[in-house]
Amino acid sequence: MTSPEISHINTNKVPSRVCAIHDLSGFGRCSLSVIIPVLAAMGIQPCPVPTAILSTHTGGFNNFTFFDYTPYIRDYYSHWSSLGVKFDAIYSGFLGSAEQINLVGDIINTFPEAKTVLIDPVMGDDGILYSTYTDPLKIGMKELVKKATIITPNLTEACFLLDIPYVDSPTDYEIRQMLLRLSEYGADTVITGIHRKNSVCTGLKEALNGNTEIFENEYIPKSYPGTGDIFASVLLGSILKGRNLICSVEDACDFVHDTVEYSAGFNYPLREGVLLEPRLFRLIEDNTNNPTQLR
Ligand code: PXL
Repeated sequence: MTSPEISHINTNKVPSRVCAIHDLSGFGRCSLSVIIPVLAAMGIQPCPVPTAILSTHTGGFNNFTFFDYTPYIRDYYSHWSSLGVKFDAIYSGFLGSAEQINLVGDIINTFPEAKTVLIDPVMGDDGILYSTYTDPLKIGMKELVKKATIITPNLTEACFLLDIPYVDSPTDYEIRQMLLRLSEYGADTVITGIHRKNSVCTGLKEALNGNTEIFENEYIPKSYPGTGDIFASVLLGSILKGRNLICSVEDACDFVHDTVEYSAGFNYPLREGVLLEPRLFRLIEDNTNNPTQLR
């Protein structure tokens, strides 16, 4: 018996798939609560691996609950491996314990088809590391970033990775020096969230051609949690859509600027994060064959 001809198969590529290793903070718009909708809006399948489950993020809330997911993670991704699941990218962020450094390393080894490994060394802000960051976690992060193809530290994290004191309002020269030294960890490097007098800027060093670039955006004097997670997610989404690194950084800068500008027009507590939901439409493509173009 011959099998019936399947005429409805779509020859377009199925969506790229990302293994997203981050915490789930239920309230406050950061980590998986923003990463999942951003990637999905860009037509990419996010497969979350929760590192910890918190009632809120740690920036500006007291008495939050924290459930460490470490003991369950190995079985969780081993099941995916037994199913033969493959990923286009592995993307890690906030880690809940030092053992998770090794677990992320094992996930990278278990899914070698993932050509892009984005490690966002989420550790702190405004010159201060988060209270949950123990010494073993800090030491481990310096090892983990060596396994990345892209790292996206903010200025606080960049200074920590370089063992230098926090540099407030760095000059272009200082940013380029940091990018060059960070790239010795082996990855393309993007430093985000660099506040200067009237601007916020982002630095990029491409490992392949050695060029450094600095992107300037208008500074909006309101600081929301979760913008680093949104930045890294749009960056990754654009890369997976086939945009080059410079365009992908521009997409991420534009989208974060847009959401902050929009949110700044509303009066609500900053700790609730940017008003992402009404701006997600800007990430949605209207033509599935073309690379992402922000609307
Ligand atoms: O957005 C970074 C982040 C992620 N996860 C948790 C956080 C923060 C920043 O405060 O607290 C739990």
